[in-house]
Amino acid sequence: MQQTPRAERLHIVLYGRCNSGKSTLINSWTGQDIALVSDTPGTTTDPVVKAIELPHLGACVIIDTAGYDDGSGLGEQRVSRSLRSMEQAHIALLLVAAPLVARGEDLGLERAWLQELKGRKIATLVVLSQTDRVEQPEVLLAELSTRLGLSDMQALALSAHTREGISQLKDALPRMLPEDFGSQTITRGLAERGDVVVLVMPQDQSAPKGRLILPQVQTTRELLDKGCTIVSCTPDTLAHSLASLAVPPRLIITDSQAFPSVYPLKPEGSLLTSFSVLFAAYKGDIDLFVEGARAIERLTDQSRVLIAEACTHAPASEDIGRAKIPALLRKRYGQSMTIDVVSGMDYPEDLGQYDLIIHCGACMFNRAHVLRRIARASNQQVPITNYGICLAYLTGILDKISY
Ligand SMILES: Nc1nc2c(ncn2[C@@H]2O[C@H](COP(=O)(O)OP(=O)(O)OP(=O)(O)O)[C@@H](O)[C@H]2O)c(=O)[nH]1
Ligand SMILES: [Mg+2]
Repeated sequence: MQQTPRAERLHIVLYGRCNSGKSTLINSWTGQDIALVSDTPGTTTDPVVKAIELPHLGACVIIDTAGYDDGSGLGEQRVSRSLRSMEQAHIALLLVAAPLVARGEDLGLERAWLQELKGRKIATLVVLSQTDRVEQPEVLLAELSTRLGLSDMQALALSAHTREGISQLKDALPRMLPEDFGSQTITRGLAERGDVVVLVMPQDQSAPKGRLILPQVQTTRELLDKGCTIVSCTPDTLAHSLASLAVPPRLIITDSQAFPSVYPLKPEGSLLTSFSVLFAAYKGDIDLFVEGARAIERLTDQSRVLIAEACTHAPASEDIGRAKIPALLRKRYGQSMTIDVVSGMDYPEDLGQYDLIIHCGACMFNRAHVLRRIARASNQQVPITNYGICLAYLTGILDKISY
């Protein structure tokens, strides 16, 4: 893996009307030709997503969106895609072209989008753009701040053409980083320096060819950083691996599908957990997921369950979300229960019809994104859990593992 995984990157999203200068600003600020620019409104259609390394911010993803006043035939779809890109945002820049403020135009759209951002607790900076096109931009900035009810820290003025104000933007962004950004660890207190950790990673037909999957790679990297000794094996070689160790490992981390075969082999003094359980805590809210798994008990043959996958990959035959979990649920509650599957960014606004949501491990999503999905479920009083916790519950080992 050459690059920082996308889910670990700081996500910065730009919003504004068509022609407010979003794409031009990205190019001017990063010094790269990332986004297409033209004076035709509606140049940017689908969100443009670019992974980039920036001084003082590190590994970022910058997302350029379609103008939120896009009135073209496809405008509505574009706007809804722009809105959906908020789910993954850590920081937002909302551009308002200076000539628009100078003309005294209504700022209702800006207020509405600021409200959307505030609702998702996204740190937002309002940018008065294209200041080279107006007289006295500082007066307009003060006027804009008053009209939108912003403090000094929440707005700045710049011109992407003359680059005046770009350095203030670069200074402002690091101050907007969410407090807990990047502070989360995968294995937390379960493994410390000097511990031996066994990783059980099945390489069956559902595993990608010639590589390990992201949670396995990230966990390995973190354990190496911590100074742990790592023993890697597949479920069928676990007994041999354990026998070859002088002392029992401190921790065994297994793929959740291999739980049933790994648990009987666990030495008494070792802790056992799974990659998906670790990532449930790393990416989401483990206590809520455990509570959600216990809601399985309250399901009936009339229940409606939503399975949400982050990836849009073609389902493999042994697919855990589309085959394994539904089969286990149906075996327990009968064939008539309804199980809907959504993938990628398709996560319904209205979750009220569901009795339970089971989310994948979300290795492709950032933590902010998963937490927003959890919040949406909680706000609608729908229990939510994830694949690993759900499987651990259904196979009766949730109480036997560490998290
Ligand atoms: N004078 C001046 N023109 C600018 C500036 N920034 C952008 N423009 C011009 O404004 C027009 C629109 O710029 P874009 O960057 O494509 O705007 P956008 O917000 O991405 O527009 P959409 O993709 O249509 O939503 C282009 O002709 C740019 O050259 C600026 O700082 N000063
Ligand atoms: Mg654009």
